Amino acid sequence: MSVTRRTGWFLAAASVVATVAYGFACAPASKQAAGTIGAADAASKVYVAPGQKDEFYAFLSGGFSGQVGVYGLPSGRLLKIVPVFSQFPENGYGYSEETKPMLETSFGNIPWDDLHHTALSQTNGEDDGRWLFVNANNTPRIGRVNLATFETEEILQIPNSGGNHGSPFITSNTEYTIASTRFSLPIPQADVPIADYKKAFKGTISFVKASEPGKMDVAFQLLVPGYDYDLARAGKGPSKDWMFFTSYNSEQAYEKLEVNASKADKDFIAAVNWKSLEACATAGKGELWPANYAHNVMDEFTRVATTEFKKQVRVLTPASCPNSIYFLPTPKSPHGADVDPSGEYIVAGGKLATVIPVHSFAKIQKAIADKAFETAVDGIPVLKYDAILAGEVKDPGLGPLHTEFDGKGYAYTSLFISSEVVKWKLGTWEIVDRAPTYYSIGHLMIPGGATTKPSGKYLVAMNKITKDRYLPTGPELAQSAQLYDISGEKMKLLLDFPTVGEPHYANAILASKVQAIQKKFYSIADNKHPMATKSEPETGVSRSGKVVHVRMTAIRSHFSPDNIEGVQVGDTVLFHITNLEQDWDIPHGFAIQGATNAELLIMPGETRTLKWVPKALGVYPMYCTDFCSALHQEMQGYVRVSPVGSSVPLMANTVKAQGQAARAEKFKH
Ligand SMILES: [Cu+2]
Repeated sequence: MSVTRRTGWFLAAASVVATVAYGFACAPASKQAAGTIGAADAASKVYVAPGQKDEFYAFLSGGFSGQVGVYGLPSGRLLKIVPVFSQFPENGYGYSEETKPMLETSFGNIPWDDLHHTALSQTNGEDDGRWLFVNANNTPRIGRVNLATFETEEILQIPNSGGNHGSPFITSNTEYTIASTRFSLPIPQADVPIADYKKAFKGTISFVKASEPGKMDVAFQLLVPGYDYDLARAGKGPSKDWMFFTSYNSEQAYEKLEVNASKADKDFIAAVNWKSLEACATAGKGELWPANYAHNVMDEFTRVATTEFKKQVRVLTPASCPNSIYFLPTPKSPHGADVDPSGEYIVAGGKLATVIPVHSFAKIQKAIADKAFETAVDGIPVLKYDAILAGEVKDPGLGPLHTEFDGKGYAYTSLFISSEVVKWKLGTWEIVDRAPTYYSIGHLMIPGGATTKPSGKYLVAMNKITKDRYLPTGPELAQSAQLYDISGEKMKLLLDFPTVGEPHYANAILASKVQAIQKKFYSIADNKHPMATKSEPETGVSRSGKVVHVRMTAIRSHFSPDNIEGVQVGDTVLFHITNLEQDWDIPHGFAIQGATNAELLIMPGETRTLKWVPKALGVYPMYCTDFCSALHQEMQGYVRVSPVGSSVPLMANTVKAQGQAARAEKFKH
């Protein structure tokens, strides 16, 4: 479905609702609140002694930072920030010429997005530690982070979507990662009055092929009624061919949603049989619609990202693929839809509901077979609530949002308004414990809590309000997560830890699964970057019109060349720097005075390019920004910039540009 290829330079609810919005609970900050244990006991449970390592990697979405924070659990220590949808000056992501295409979209190069949810790749319903998928909310996209390198290697834009909130949840063998549109839109986009919402606006649910790196693609989209689609989960076990999507605004309001989208007693979970849709798509059902969406891939060997614009997408409708989607009535403005480890129970978090409804997959199947339909919406059968209900958790608290599972028969639901986690028993629906959060929890996460094999040891609460938990830092306070011990009967609060950006969802995985696959450096022999320089004699400078290419190497503790002359004001200077090190954790950095982008951080064996356009004559220092050796401070050099038309020859150290080709040839090995 690809047509054009773009490359870089070298290749390139009235009162209730008001309570939701403003009425977060302010629990008293007592010395030892309910649900906590003695400080010494708590400390010993999160203490990771010097030289010891954490048991879990936790990947917390960075919200409006557009990045992912990687933390160790139980310590809560920040290990790394992985930039995905935002530029990151710390390592040059989105600034270097090789990584700029990663942020390319049909709207142009976008330096920021809002990253909400994470999903680890799965094999047979278990986290396998290969990849982390993340969503961009504002400009709909899904990114893939390789957990061998902790780098973003692929980003796919999602067409026909506005607000990619229900994403990137994943099927149990990583067949598909999904994307549902929060905002319904005229699809395809059109100039229509907003008041025509009910008639002209639609939602989409997209299934993105995820199993092969570098080959993400929208396999098919399902056109659905113009509601707001919120969150989703794949089934597992008996329900593994299904995906469950919450929706709200079945009222189809387009103004003052806080009132107008909160009127109906029930909205819907859309139960979608993706196997059935897949069969329809394979059979050529539906239509191919014109589209324009970017697919950005970082090549494994050149380490250069390229952008391909895809021009078509297969669109299915409920009518073109019958028996593939059903609506499950669910009270009230549901937010989370979570599936228990057995795959039988689908738990909804109705933001405005007074119960936590739990649907039964077996009953859903029976209701479909029996045609126990209440009605139909746009040809989509609405199943009878009583026919599919497994049970309701009564009086859970206010504002149930999300549920995770411990694999021991219990579920844990976050309650935003009453600011707590409730623990309840699957099957009997009785509440067995409550623990306050500080404050106003959104998502919660148990390592493996969304899989068939949760680790019932810890629970992380990701809170929306911090208030008095940390030293104040001006008008914006630290973002906050909290760690609970859930290994016993009662939840115990162990630790507060601040996070980078606003954490929405997160995943955590046993560290051993990710440690085992770590890449220590990129092989210099395998470096296929077109401007790679694999030895110092091959370094040098060359001019092509107003463009000066500098082929440079970095190794402890010098750049080669370290003196460049003959650059002129207004030239575009491209520093292609290859890090010749072949050892773990020896990146070199590169910065030059007056560069208007970022530094570069170049991993061992990798080539990265910084673009610099000097605006005034003079001599400009450059240096390594990453402390690399005892003589790191000596790792420096100069670039002389002369006026336009100057007779100063282009030289790398004392070697003139013209002599370099022959020199490089002589030393080539
Ligand atoms: Cu260095």
